Amino acid sequence: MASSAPIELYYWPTPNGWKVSIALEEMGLPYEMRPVNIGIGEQFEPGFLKISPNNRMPAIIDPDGPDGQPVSVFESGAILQYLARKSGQFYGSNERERIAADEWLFWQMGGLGPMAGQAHHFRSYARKIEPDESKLEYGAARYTNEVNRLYGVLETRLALGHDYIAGPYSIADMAIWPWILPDGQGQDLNDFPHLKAWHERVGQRPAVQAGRAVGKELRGNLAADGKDAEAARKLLFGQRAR
Ligand SMILES: N[C@@H](CCC(=O)N[C@@H](CS)C(=O)NCC(=O)O)C(=O)O
Repeated sequence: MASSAPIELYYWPTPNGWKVSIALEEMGLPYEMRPVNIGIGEQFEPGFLKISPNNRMPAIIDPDGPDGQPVSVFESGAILQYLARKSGQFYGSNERERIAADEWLFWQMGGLGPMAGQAHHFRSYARKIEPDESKLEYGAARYTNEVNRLYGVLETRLALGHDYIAGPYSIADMAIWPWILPDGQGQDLNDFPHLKAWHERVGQRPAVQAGRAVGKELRGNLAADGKDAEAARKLLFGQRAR
């Protein structure tokens, strides 16, 4: 199952990065972390754009890809599916379970991730850019409400008696878990008891803890005062076509 040459993980410690570090830990695939410091613009370097044309991390290079040839993959959902296929793990054991894993994986990629990202932006980082609070209120309320709705969808799903989102523990859990950050998203997990229990259950897994800890010493705070955080905000927010 495991290739001899380690997978190169292009990474920064954020929720999208954690999805892949958690998956690699869970699957027992050897990997080497290559930091992409998005706060100083390493995501725009030509070498990185070759493997990740959307200038975002995470991305991977697997030296032992299909037919034994190297392959690069960008987009965390595509990476999770690739690693699950490669390792034969955490993608259900039949087509029905794979369909469920895909449904919830895409739900995270198209819904929870982007909406929660906007909630973080309007509730926290934007305050450092737009001093007029009244201009932030609509966006903050819109995305906080949408995250609340999405937490409710997870609550309903888990209340059906599932221990994990798609049935058996899968890449769908690995995609969703890193994005349940209630403090930054204006939510209270006590309002969602099944989601809270699932969050604790997944968070107790040693591989989840190991994946979540990868590169933790690198993580900065985009809402912080100071020159570095200000420069990072300038670089990250308000990007247009290059
Ligand atoms: N849909 C992408 C999103 C990745 C993403 O947004 N990555 C952020 C950090 S969490 C990034 O690299 N940002 C760099 C930038 O905005 O320039 C995925 O899931 O892989």
